[in-house]
Amino acid sequence: MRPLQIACLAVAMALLTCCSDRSQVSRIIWFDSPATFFEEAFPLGNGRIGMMIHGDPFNDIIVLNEESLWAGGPVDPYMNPDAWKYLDEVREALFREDYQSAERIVRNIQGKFSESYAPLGDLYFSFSDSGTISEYCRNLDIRSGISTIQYKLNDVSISREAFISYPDQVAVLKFTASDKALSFGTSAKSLLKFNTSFSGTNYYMDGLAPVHAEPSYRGDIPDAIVYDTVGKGMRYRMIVSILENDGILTANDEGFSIEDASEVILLVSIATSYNGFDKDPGLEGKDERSLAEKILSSASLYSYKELKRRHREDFTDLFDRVEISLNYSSAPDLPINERLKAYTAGSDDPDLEALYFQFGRYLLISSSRPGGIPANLQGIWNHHLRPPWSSNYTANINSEMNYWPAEVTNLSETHMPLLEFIERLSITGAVTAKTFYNCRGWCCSHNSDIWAMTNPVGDFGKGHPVWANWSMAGPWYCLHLYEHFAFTCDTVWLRDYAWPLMKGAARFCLDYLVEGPDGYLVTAPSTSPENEFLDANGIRGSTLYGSTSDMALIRGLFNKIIEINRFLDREDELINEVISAIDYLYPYQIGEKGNLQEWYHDWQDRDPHHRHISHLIGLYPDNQISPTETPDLADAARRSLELRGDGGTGWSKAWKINAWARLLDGNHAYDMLRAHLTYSDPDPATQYTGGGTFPNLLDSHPPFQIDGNFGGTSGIAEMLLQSHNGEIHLLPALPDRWSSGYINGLRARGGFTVDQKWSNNELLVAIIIPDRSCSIQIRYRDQVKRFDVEAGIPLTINSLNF
Ligand code: FUC
Repeated sequence: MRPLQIACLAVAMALLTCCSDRSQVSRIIWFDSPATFFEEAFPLGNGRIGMMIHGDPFNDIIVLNEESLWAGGPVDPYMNPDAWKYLDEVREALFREDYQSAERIVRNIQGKFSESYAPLGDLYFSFSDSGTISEYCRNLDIRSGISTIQYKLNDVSISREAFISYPDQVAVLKFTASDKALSFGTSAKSLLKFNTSFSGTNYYMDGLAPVHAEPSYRGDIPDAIVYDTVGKGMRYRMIVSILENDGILTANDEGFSIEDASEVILLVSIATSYNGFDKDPGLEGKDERSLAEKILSSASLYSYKELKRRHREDFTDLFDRVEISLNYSSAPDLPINERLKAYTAGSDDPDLEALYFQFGRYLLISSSRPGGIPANLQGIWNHHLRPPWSSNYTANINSEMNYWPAEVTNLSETHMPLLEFIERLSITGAVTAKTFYNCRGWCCSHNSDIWAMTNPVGDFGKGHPVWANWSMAGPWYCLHLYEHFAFTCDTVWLRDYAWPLMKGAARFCLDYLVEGPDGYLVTAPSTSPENEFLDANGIRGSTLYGSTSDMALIRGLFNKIIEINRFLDREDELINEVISAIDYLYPYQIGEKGNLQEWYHDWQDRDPHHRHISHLIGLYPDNQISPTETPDLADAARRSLELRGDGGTGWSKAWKINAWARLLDGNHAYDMLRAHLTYSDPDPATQYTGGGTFPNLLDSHPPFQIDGNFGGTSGIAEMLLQSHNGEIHLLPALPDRWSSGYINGLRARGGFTVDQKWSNNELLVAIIIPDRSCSIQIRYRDQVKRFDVEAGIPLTINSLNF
């Protein structure tokens, strides 16, 4: 055990999992009432199965999800084989500065919309309602992923516990009463096609997802939901199995009832027919029924106690890698909704900030596990048939932001679903590159889905190019490949898996770049997601050439290609092409206002406070711009952030926390964090529209979008540790408000685990454990020192050696 962890273990051991003692429960989120809205319910998940726990004592609902349950089937990437033929025409219009014509013609370079993530169904529990409820408490222990609801029904103590096990792949529900007073009926319903049945001690729901679900923003259009009649579409099976019950069971195909029990244990097993992105889940699907049965019979071999132990070990093993305390504060004696409201009103609650940081890690552990599908726009938690933005993968910020905390907060394995998804994207993306752009390599556009679609969306011309015609997701996803390597130093993985994918993305970029009017290489057509410019004549548009964000993404990829090639010591024909191109990329420009230009020319923004800050990609998540290496560009980025202002949606504010942290301005990053944690009313009728956080701590765009949670967590990490260019920067953006505290277990690039403790806003001690022997530069404030370190041997940094 690392030294700084010893002190923290005592706190961990003392953790309380019920509401009777509410002090020092910094890993417990609790309410004193059931959830009325989804945004008050607790998310539980094992990466694959998701549940939202509402906790009503009389009529309870558990929302069920499974990560692979999507509408649709394999995408036909050849959907618009002639699209590329319009490219020259768009370019000609652009280079004669006729942006309006370019914007009209570029609509020919569009394909279909993505498919939607589907809601599996709801489990209903109707408890007998003769009695008075008292001492109600609903809590979620984010350290162990266990939710507990406790209350008294008259004089009987009732407890309901739920968790979803990754090792055993089932959800476990345990209901207990101090007397034989548990009487309830259970049934299941779905917004999808479904039927239910009962046999033995198992209740079944079998269902089917549509073969097409239109994005919700397309409104009430014909055939918004389409089911197939010849066997296409994703099937699913859900089984609720009664593992233990000391009451009287009655059942029919609609549901089952249990009377006069003191203990009931239910296992929920779910499987879908998903068989890979390129197989029809209906015609070539897996046998979801036998899969669900198999999972259930394996899990049923364990007692409840064993299942819980195995779950807890698995979950805490990941969660406990990072510990944080800000100002050594404890939680106020308030339910989370009241706590968030008090915080929004200005109260000091550093423990809430620490809890929020850890909640992002909790959500990543719960929604993204090796072998699975990447966390989507709502992670895995969705109750809409046509969810907001299809709950798909939006690649111009959102799906990447989901994975920003993965490496730095020591959850590298949760990154794998995204990293493995990239290989699938490269397959459809090669066809998109050829048919939409006549380019080599692979590309990916604004949206994707479980079918790894990569085409520009818009329904063949109906989408606004401001979001539809952006195809730079390849380089952005490649940054994730690079980061995984940078943090883990897994050279074999880099060489065998990541490198070919990165080269494919680079090939696309090389072919897509053209010589612009000033002789530089530029992207054309180009956009700066999802902002619009006012050109020199004050005319509004979104299609241009050489947006700063495109150039930054390509420059970032090319830099990494050159770096990796040197590292792997390979002779590669691509490298010469990249080396010849990189110096001709249109460079960053500083505008008249001192800002980092977003557009090729120094144009005005139609919306100066636009939520996207795509032109700052080089500041964060990439590291092309930094106060130490490129101070002029860093000043310009700062000016851009100031001009953009501190408003925005949930994810927008989260991005700005990270950006201010990279500018080493901890106080501004802290202000953004506070803005991000603004209470957002769960009732859509009275919802605050400028981002924020719902009572259950899920991010509010609004509506609920999980990206802001992950971006908020990475932002806090970024304030406390950064690592670039062979240097570990300790407490780089510590805000004045966090005068003391510790954070243990963050990871730094190069393969280091870092513990830090500070007091009176000064670093007391840092302990750095290297994965391998090397030489490392440490930065704290203006001091920089180099140390030689040995694998596994802690390096202690304190006032004696620094
Ligand atoms: C991008 C954003 C929107 C939203 C959507 C899912 O298009 O501009 O605000 O977050 O993704």
